[in-house]
Amino acid sequence: MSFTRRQILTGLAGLGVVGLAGSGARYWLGRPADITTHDYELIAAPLDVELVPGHVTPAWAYGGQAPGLELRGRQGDWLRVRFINNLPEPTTIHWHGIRLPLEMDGVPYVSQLPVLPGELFDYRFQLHDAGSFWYHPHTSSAAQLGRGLVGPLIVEEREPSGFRHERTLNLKSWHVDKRGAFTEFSVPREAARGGTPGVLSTVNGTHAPTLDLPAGQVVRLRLLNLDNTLTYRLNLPDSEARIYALDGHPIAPMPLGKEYWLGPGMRIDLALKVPEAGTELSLRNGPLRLATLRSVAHDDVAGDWPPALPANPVAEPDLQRAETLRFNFEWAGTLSTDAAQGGAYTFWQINGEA
Ligand SMILES: [Cu+2]
Repeated sequence: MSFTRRQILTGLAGLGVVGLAGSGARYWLGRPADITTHDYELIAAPLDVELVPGHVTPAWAYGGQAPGLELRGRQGDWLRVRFINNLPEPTTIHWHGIRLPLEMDGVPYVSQLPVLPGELFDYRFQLHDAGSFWYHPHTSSAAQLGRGLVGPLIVEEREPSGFRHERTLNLKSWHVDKRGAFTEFSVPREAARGGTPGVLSTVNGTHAPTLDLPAGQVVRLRLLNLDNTLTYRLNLPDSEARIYALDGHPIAPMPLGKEYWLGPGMRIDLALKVPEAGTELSLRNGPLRLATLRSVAHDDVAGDWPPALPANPVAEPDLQRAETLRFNFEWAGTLSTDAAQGGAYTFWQINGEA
């Protein structure tokens, strides 16, 4: 797809007139000299992938891979992502779980207009919190996430954390049939209950891969649930593993235990003491194997458990002055639709309203 810079700039200037003003400067075209930035040019585009051996799945990808390119920055620095939409439909990027100004958060028609095919949008924000986060569209979410538009955003601690080895494990289950063709991303009668889960589990885009880890070392495993419906019952039998952070925020380290229920969008940072070389561990969802973790010989002296990760600078809430707001989350009880909303489903309601 080709487009000229002038056309884009004209398009952006047009947005200002539409009346989204009030949230400050939205587009950065110059480069401030006095701040550290992590610059990415991130392109969303169709990409054929081979999820089922011998078959092509027409996925959509960020940065030429699905799940998408891992974006990394360091706490306190700025993240600058020039996002280019080469998909056949409008989209935005939402940065899941991280603190940032609303105008950077990719909420269509609220914080920005959708980025049209051939357009770009500059996302730019300071990274206040270290941890494991992720990004995805907030337009036609079930379908766009389902096609592969999900990716990790990793923010490193300001000072070295004590982990010398780490690995990101992107969990995604795909809505594909036995020949790799997409099936329905959301079926109303399922969506009204627990959601429409995919059927082919993958870790970093591969079904049941074997991942090599350094024997004798403590490795930080960043496990990201990049699905929008599936809750994983994560377990790692016969392993020594401790939880160091949940949803991007450090906790006092505790044993992983028998299993951990990792809901849609959630993240868990584990420290795993990798056993002696030649051992295989099975990372599982309930009884199903997600990946094999294989320990391979490593020269370094054996590692020990690092200290707890430093807390993120989240303000203490003032509970004395808190207001109480009541929300009833409920299901209408039927597969109801609303003609006034173009026939949209209304079965999920908050205080009686879809
Ligand atoms: Cu999200």
